[in-house]
Amino acid sequence: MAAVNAVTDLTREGDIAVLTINSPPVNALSADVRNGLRGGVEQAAADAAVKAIVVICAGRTFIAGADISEFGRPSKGATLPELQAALEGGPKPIIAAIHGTALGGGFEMALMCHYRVAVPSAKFGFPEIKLGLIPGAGGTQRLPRLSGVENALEAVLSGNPFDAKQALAWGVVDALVDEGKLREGALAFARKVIDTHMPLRKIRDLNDKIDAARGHPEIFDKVRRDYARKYRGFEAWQSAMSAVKAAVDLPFDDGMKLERQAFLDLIPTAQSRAQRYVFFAERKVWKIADIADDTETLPIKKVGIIGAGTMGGGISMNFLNAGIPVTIVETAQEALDRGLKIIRRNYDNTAKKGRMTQADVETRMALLGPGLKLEALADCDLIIEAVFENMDIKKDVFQKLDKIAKPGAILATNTSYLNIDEIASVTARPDYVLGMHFFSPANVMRLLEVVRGEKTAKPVIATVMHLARKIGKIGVLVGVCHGFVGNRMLHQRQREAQKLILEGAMPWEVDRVIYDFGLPMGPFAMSDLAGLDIGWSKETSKSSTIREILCEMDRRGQKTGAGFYDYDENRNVKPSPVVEKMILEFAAKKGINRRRITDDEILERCIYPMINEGAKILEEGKAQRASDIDIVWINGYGWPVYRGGPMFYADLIGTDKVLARMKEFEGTMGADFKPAPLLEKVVAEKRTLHDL
Ligand code: 3H9
Repeated sequence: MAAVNAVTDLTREGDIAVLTINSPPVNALSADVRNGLRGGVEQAAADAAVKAIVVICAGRTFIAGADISEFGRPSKGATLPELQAALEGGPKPIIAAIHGTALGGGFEMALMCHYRVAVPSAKFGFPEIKLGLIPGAGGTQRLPRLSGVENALEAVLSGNPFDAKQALAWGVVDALVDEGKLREGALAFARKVIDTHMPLRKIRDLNDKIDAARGHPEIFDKVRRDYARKYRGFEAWQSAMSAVKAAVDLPFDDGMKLERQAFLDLIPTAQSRAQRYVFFAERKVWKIADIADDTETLPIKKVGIIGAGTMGGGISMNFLNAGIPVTIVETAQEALDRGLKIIRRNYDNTAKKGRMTQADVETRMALLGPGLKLEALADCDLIIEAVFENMDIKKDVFQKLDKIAKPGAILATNTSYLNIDEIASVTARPDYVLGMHFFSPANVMRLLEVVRGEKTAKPVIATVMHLARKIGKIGVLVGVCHGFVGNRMLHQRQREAQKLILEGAMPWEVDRVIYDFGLPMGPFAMSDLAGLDIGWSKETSKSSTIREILCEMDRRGQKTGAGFYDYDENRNVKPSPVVEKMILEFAAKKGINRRRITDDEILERCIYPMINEGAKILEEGKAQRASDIDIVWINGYGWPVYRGGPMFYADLIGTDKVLARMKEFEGTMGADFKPAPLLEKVVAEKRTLHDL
């Protein structure tokens, strides 16, 4: 075996050269890999004894894309035209042998080869759009020539992978070979190419599918309509459409140029930087500074849930989906029946939409056991309490649970705000107590705040983080404080939103600014959805806030058909003249001189205090890193991924700007805007929140 460079080897099997790429973990198309690829192929091409070349990858996958960490930095590797010239333009047939995931630049590199073989489990795709990019090495020009324009648009715009069967049907791969026998299969295919004198097939020369789409602009209109909602606020998808359109409208080389330029233009955009940052941030959350990756975890074979309400039911579904049996406990038969019925209805609806079979529904329901007493949880390895948000009730439950749960069972609370150490203190196993804060709807939202108590044992944390991954959540480790990371920051925004509507804005104005910024809804639409009467009681209500007055007026949110907004029977939303009048009267009574408030001020008032709170959270060690806070906001509250999260946003616009505005606001509006010492420090030291 001859090394071409540190990550590529060239061997010979008779007259077939085998170029093996070995660059763990995912063989990303780094400068080294590009150089090795180009050098290896050129060496093989120059060897008179070689008649065909197989390119294959070692490890778990074929090339999974360009090396994302190299973007935006000067590169010393072979350029795209050089790679293309060596592969597609080379004199000898090249066969790509594919296993794992051929994604992005990896898939594009395979499309530069003359033939492709794959194992049935291989996956193909262009995930660039998820990084705020488009394929930049010919993907938008070559794939439509094989799959047709509509299929290529779907692949490029959705970013979702497709499987080997699909790839075969489209001619993206020329043959499937037995699982585990990729090398042999690829060699056999190469033999056939040599023996039957198969030509150097270049995808660039295939035009049938392109010709078929010419003169059909409606294909693009349809896709534009389909994706406009999904990509509200995103930029790259328009470029992706234009690039695929160029495959139809322009000669191949011109299409390549257009694609390349669009790709290069997207690299430095704030959106793509944010999305690439999020890619790595999502992977960092699992790393815990003082808990080694290989910490032994406890087996979780059965989970108990206390409370069959919306939260308890949604939480249960996560485990049922992962094949883990659940016992769900309620105090009254009626509530239990209602909870079970809702779980079944949710599954039935999913089945009706074709996203699950009826058999899948039954398998899941069969894993669910109901109970009316905590004793039913005695054999559970993990018990999650999702009862009413009240410290006394929770303490009572935990005290009883501690006696019932088997030794070594983990006791978790789904509290959103309460002090977990206080809850843990009533048990004899505070080291086995922690928070598992799911977000509503718990079977849908990806975020799980894993709340580490003062005494929570490391294997317990490792177990729950591991479990989070298993049930498809993104687990973020946070510390005990009021509202943990997400709700603690949310509180800042909600407070300012309430102040803004007294000072001069209307709820729909505040909501519009937040919506336009990219969140799925503003603070008032969110309150209407959640219900304004959470924590409100008729007996103690004193008309002292706008929310109280709304509740007194029986405008308690969407469920009553009215809240900050008016809703019709189809839940269509309209600003409410009644609310507008009430706000004006309330402000007048309070002696507030309303003023015109700009959109900029609304945004800054809602978001800067959140950033400031994030800095305090970091300072107190309640989150491990700034990027974890961003992941909380993206996955728990719908912060737009193209803005990278509040902390990324702060670094992007400049922490100095945030600090300066906070100081101004502090001067006019007081302590709510007092800058966090860490924010001051970061600015003084000219650092960012992310390099702390
Ligand atoms: C592109 O190709 C542009 C071209 O069109 C233009 C070319 C000129 N780069 O996800 P995992 C790391 S854009 C750098 O946990 P899995 C990852 O950070 C690219 N690093 O494993 C992690 O590191 P760590 C288009 C990468 O088995 C480790 O590898 N391609 C890259 O769950 C393991 O990753 C994509 O967007 C990369 N491209 O999933 C594909 N990929 O261990 C992105 C991974 O230090 N990758 N790493 O935390 C993926 O979707 C998944 O990683 C994959 C494996 C499905 C491959």
